[in-house]
Amino acid sequence: MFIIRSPHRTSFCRASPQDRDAQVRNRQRSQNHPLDREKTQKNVDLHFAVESQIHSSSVAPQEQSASDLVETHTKKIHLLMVDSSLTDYHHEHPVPTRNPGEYSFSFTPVKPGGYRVWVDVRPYPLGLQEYAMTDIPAAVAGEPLTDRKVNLKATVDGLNYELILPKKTIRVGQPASARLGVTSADGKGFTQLEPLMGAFAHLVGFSEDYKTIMHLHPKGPLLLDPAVRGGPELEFQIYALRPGFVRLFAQVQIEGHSRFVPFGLQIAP
Ligand SMILES: [Cu+2]
Repeated sequence: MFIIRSPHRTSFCRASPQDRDAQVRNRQRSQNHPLDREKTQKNVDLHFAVESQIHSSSVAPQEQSASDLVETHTKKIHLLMVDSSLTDYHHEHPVPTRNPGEYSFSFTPVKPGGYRVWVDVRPYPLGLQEYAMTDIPAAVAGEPLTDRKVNLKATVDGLNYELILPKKTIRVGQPASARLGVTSADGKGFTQLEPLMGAFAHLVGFSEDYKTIMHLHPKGPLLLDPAVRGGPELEFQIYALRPGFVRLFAQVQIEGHSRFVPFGLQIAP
């Protein structure tokens, strides 16, 4: 078990020193690292607790129960995880365990080494989105990020995906409009995207600094009818907080299964 302490901040935040202590303590208590080479490609079960503190000048800091989390895109907690080469992305939804405030999830790492986890939550009372960052440690080193190619096209499970950028240059702090186009092998527009967590796509980007993350959704209302279908193009806005390379994954659902589509972007200063 590791602890994710989530300070009340709207900006992207790093794990606090307390988190490090908690991780080290927990790591020493267990005989094994949660991830090791033998376990790559195998399912790993992990437990963690979400604690949140309200920082306010008028009220003393108080612990906030994870049951006080606001749902975002039909789930209370989203875990966005990627290995150090920014290749193997996972989007998991932990489930509560019998211990209040404690959650568990499992995933199957494909890459060696640790995984970095961004916990995407919206605590009451403000309901502002915030990220807490932590690591799932491993006994072996991860792979470095070597592939920094700009790549706006990808083929996954027989469908072609394209990021269409009307303005070729995306600049830090300037919203840039973009479209995700989906076509089948014969070039026809694909119109059978299924709603997944209330949207036809979830776009999650990891910066090369391995700290900064973006989570974007296509324009439009929250999709609550499971029978609606989307495509062949989805419109969204890219808003980048850092210059440099970003691996952007589009997550879509087709025939009941998630597909993860990797792109490479360069953000200009
Ligand atoms: Cu999303």
